[in-house]
Amino acid sequence: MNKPVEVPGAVATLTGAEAVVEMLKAHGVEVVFGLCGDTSLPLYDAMARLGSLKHVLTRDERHAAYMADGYARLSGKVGVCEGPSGGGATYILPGLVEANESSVPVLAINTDVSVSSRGRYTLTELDQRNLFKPLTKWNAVLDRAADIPRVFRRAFEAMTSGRPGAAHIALPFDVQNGPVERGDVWADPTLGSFPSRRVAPDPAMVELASGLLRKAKQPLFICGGGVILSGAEGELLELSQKLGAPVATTISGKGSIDERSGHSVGVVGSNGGTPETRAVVDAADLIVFVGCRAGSVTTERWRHPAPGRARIIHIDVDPSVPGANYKVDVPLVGDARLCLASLNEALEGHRRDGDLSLVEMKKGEKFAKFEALARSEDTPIKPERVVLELQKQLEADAIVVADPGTPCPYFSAYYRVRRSGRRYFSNRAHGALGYAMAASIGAHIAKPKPKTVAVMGDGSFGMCVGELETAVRLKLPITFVVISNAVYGWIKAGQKTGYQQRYFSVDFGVTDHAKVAEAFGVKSWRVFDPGALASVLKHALAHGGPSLVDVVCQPLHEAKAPVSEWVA
Ligand SMILES: Cc1ncc(C[n+]2csc(CCOP(=O)(O)OP(=O)(O)O)c2C)c(N)n1
Repeated sequence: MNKPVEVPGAVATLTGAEAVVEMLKAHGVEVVFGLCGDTSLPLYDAMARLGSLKHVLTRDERHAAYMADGYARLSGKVGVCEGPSGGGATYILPGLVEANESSVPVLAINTDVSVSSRGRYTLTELDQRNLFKPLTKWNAVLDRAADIPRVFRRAFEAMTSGRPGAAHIALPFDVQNGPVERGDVWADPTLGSFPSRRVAPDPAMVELASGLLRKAKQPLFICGGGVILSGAEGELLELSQKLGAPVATTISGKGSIDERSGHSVGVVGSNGGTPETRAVVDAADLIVFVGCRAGSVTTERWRHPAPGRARIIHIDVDPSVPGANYKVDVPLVGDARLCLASLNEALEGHRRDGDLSLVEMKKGEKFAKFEALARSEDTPIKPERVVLELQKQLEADAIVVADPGTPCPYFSAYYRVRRSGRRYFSNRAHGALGYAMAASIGAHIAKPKPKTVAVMGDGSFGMCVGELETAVRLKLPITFVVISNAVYGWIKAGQKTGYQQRYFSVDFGVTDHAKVAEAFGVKSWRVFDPGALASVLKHALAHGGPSLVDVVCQPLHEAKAPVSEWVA
C-alpha cells in the first residue's frame, strides 16, 4: 500500500477552505468543475491563493457535475464538482444522481450558509443533508472545520470502494473560515482512484460457477459497465476465448471487448439491441452477467433472456444485485476483475472450441440492413449515415459520448468500438437530455489526446447550449454533432407505436444550431445533403478548436431505429 501523503508546510493551522483544497490534492485531485457563489468566496480565495487545483468554470452546475462524471469515466479517478448554496445545490443534483446510479465516483461540494445563520430565513438556506441523502452513496453536512479531513477521507473511501458512487459534502461559509490542524490533513491517495479496494469472490462459489461453465453448450457473457469500471477486459477476453463463448454488452458495457472480435455480439436489449442480437441471447443455455444489473433495458423488461430458459451466473460487486431480477444458479460477489481471474484460474487448461457461427451470421444480417440505410441518398439524412461516416473517420482511440433520443440507440447498435476500454458512453441511469456536451468536456480534459465527439438531439442541445462558451473559452477541440429534427422524436415515436399516432405536444420549431454555435465562436456547419456529410465531418473533426455539425436528420419516429418496442 502507498504511504499516506502528509502535506508539508510551516504553518500549523489552515483555514477550513485551505484544508478542503489540501484534502482534494492529497487524494490526487487535479481539476475541479464548478460555478461560483456568495457562500463559496472563501473556497475560491483558497483555490486562488494555493494555486494547486485547476478550476474549470462552467455555465451551469448541472454541467459541472456532468463534466466531473465524464472526467471520472475516462480518468479512472474521482471527478470533483462544486457549486454554491441554494440554487447551486438544486442545480448540481441531476449530475450527481446520474453518476451515483451509473456507479461513477463523483464528489460534489456545495458551500452553504453559515452554521450560525441556520434557521433564520437566511437567503439560499435549504436542507442539503436530506436533499442529497437518498441520491448519493454517502453525504455529510459539515458543522465545524476540524471535521474536514475526516469527512473528506470518508467520502473518498465511500466513492471508490465496493460499488463506486457519488458523494456530497455541504461546506458552510463559517466552516470555511474555521481552523484545521495541519497535522490532521493527510490522505491515502489510493482512495482517489477506483476501484480502490478490490473484493475477491468466495472460492466455493467460483468452484460451482466453473462447473457450470464446463458443462454449458452455449454460454454467453452479458457485460455491464462493471467490466470497464473494474478494468476486467483482459480477464474477460481470456475467459471468453477459453470457453469459446460470445460476449454481449449493455450500453454502459460497450468497450468490454473490441467489437471487431469474432466473440463480440454487440449491444443487447431494448435500446440499441436488434432482433439479431436478441436471437443470440435466446440461444444461450448459460448466461453470465458481469457487472450488470440485468435491468429493464438490457433484458427487454426481463423477457430476453426468458426467465428459467438458461442457467445464470451473476457476477457483481454489489451483493444485492444477483438475484434481484433472475433466479441465479451461482452468485459471484466480488470485483469483476478478480471474479473473472478466479474463473480463469479454476478453468486452467480447459479449452472449448465454441461455436461462434450464430454470432457471425446474426452480425452479418444486422450490419447488412444498417449499411443499406446508411448508403441511402434520401433527405432528410438518415441517422444511419451519421453513424457510418463517423465510424469511417474516427480513429480507434476516439471517445464518443451519446445523448438519449436518436444518438443512444443508433450509436450503441451500430458504432463499433475498435479497442476495449472506455471509448463510448451515454448516461444510462436516468437518461436525462443534455448530458453529452458537458460529459464530453470532462472526458476530453481527462484524456486530451484522442478525438472526442459528442452526439446529441436538438432537444438535448436546447438543454446544454450554454456550455459551448466553456468549450470556446478553453479552446477544446471537441466536435459536437446535433441530430436536428425539430421534435422530441423519441417520445413522438412512442406516440406513434403505442397511441395510434395521436401526436401531442412533441414538435418544436426549427433552429439553425450552426448559427447559434457560430455566435459562441464555434466553427460550425449545417448539412442537409447526405452526399456532403463526409466532407463536412472531415473538416469539423480536423478543426483545432470546438466545432459543431448540425445534421438535418430524418425524425426518429420515421426512422428504423434499433429500439425493440418500435420494431415489434
Ligand atoms: C431531462 C429530460 N426530460 C425529458 C426526457 C424524456 N425524453 C426522452 S427522449 C426525449 C426526446 C429527445 O429529443 P431530442 O433530443 O430532440 O432527440 P430525438 O429523440 O428527436 O432524436 C425526451 C423528451 C428526458 N430523457 N430527459
